[in-house]
Amino acid sequence: MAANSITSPRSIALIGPYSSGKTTLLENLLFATGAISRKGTIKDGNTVGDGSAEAKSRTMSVEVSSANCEFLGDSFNLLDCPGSIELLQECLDVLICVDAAIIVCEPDNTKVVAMAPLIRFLDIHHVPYLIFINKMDRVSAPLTTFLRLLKEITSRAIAVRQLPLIEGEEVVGYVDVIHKRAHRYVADAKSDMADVPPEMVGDLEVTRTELLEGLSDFDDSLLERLLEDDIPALQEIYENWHGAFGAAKIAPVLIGSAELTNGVHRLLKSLRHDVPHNSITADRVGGPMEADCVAQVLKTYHTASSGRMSLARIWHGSIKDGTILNGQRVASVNRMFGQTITKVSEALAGDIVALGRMENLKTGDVISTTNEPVIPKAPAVEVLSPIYSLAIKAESRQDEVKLSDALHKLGEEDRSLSFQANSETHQMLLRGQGEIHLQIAIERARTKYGLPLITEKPQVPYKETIRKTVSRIQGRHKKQSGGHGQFGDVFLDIKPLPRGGGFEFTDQISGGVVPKQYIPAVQNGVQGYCDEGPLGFPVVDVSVTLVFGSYHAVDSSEMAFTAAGRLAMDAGLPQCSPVLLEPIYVVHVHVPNEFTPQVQRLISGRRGQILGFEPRESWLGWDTVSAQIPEIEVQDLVIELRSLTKGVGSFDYSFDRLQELTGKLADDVVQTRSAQKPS
Ligand SMILES: Nc1nc2c(ncn2[C@@H]2O[C@H](COP(=O)(O)OP(=O)(O)OP(=O)(O)O)[C@@H](O)[C@H]2O)c(=O)[nH]1
Ligand SMILES: [Mg+2]
Repeated sequence: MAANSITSPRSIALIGPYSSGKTTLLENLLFATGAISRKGTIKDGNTVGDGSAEAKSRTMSVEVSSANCEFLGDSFNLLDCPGSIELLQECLDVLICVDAAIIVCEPDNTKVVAMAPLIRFLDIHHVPYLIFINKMDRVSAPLTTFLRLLKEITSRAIAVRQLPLIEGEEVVGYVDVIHKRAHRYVADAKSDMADVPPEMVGDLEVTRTELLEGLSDFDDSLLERLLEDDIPALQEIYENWHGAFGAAKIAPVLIGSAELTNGVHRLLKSLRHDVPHNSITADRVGGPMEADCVAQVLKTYHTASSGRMSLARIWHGSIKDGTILNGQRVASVNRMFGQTITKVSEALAGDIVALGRMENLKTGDVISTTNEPVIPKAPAVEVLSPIYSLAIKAESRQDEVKLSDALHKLGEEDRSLSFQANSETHQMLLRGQGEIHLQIAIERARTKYGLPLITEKPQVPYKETIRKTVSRIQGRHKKQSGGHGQFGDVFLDIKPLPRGGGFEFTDQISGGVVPKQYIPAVQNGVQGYCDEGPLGFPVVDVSVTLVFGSYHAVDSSEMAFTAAGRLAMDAGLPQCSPVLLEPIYVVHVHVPNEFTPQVQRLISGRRGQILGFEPRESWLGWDTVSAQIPEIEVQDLVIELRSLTKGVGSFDYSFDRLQELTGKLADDVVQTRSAQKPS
């Protein structure tokens, strides 16, 4: 392990679709550079990247993990990000703080679309990235279609740097498109150079011309020379390549097999030559920076051994123990290598280090020695809105107190997790990006914070209202039980209000038949009744008028009139044709347009009313389908939407209105509700 780097490292995120081989690639990059002496595997659960208990148990990455290595005197921080679309926030928070990203993907045409959200984010923030087509151990099909699909989702020029060298069905090496040489892979070592097989020469020339044309898009003089058939020298091509990569103009494509360490040396060389240094990245992000030190938090961990750790990118200056950032003293500066935390004396601009026990720092915070907002245009990542929820409670009642602390920590570690106490259904909701996301959080609560949780389906906050009017419904409360009696007597008119009308209470008492001081008590009784109407749900959109009544000089009281008001409602509401109301949401579903028809069917199948669809704003090839959908159908919409759209479909939603629900569905809701009531 490289604990103290000689120079300030460059930082690179490994991102890409789920299970494409990012963690395996990290392991092999670390092994190839000597940062580790034994290669772990996903199967054996002993990789640096997937060291946490939750990652091991799921054999998938569940949060970002970092490691560092040195290659030919240059040092790198590598950040292995989870690929699951449900853990996207983790990637986005990392991506604004790195010098470049490696998109690791499989040579599978059906999975190209899964890269679209990441590529778009990188394009918007001008983060340089290269594409590493992994799992190129065997060839099943040429990459032509794959590359065409890739071109459709990026705004950068795709620059294919390597072509596979194939023998039988095995990929045994590659041909370098720039310097036109073949390389044969050697297990865990540098590749051997060889001649380009004659049958590949044609392909190579075509790819090389495309590559040069791609580069010339950003360099007029290169374009002029190409038009005159004046092929530039290698050195010149490299310079153009380097410039275009750093300026986020090209997306180089490399190939390999992480598991076999094939292509890993070539990848390291690319990182070494092309990834921009801190001065360039800091400028892109918003320099110049005035304070002695400026940094940005990209991840918060609560570790068992060292407590709270804020993983931060240093944009400017340096950090050591005792540095005061945003008014807080840095207790320790650490390097995280998977699960291992090692203290370092100082870290310089460009580095990513974990700052110990900075209690008030949150992921995304820009911090500095001046306490001022030092990067006026610092990239901020929006926190993804929750699209899936589960109701939770502590398994043991004694753990209720632990609950809020554990939830707070879970939310700090993962910004896209949130919690909400629903005042209508009295459930505590755990909210996030999907089933897997929430399951990971629940597992983390149990294993890391010792808090077993029970989960339930969130309840829909149904309401009820009435469709008919009744007049002069009497509620008479009379009790004689020795001493003072109780007497209250009211007559109510009850009528429906238009949707959204809420609750109205008026009195038309004349001649003091209900004395003035008891009228608020009647209202209390009426309103109290409305908490739970004849169907079992809160009553809304009703107007109640107190029209008549009587009292007793000695036995009447506020309590008696409250009871009378409630009795009148109890007698009247069932006669008013009560009806269930269900919440309806306006939902905007975003999908690549090839999925638009399926999504429309999905919405209709969920009792949705389609309002229309149009191209998604500034997303080439995507549509936004707008619809009104009942809340109960929105609750697990994401699960079906993802399976229909290869994982990339997303949506946002907002409450629109309450709408009558009748028939079998309504009967079921009412029955379930009455079964839940204590008898
Ligand atoms: N054939 C082949 N399999 C590979 C290669 N690289 C990784 N795999 C396998 O692909 C699976 C996923 O590998 P991971 O390294 O966990 O992939 P990942 O991208 O980190 O996955 P997530 O972080 O969960 O998104 C594992 O079974 C690996 O053994 C490769 O180069 N060739
Ligand atoms: Mg992984």
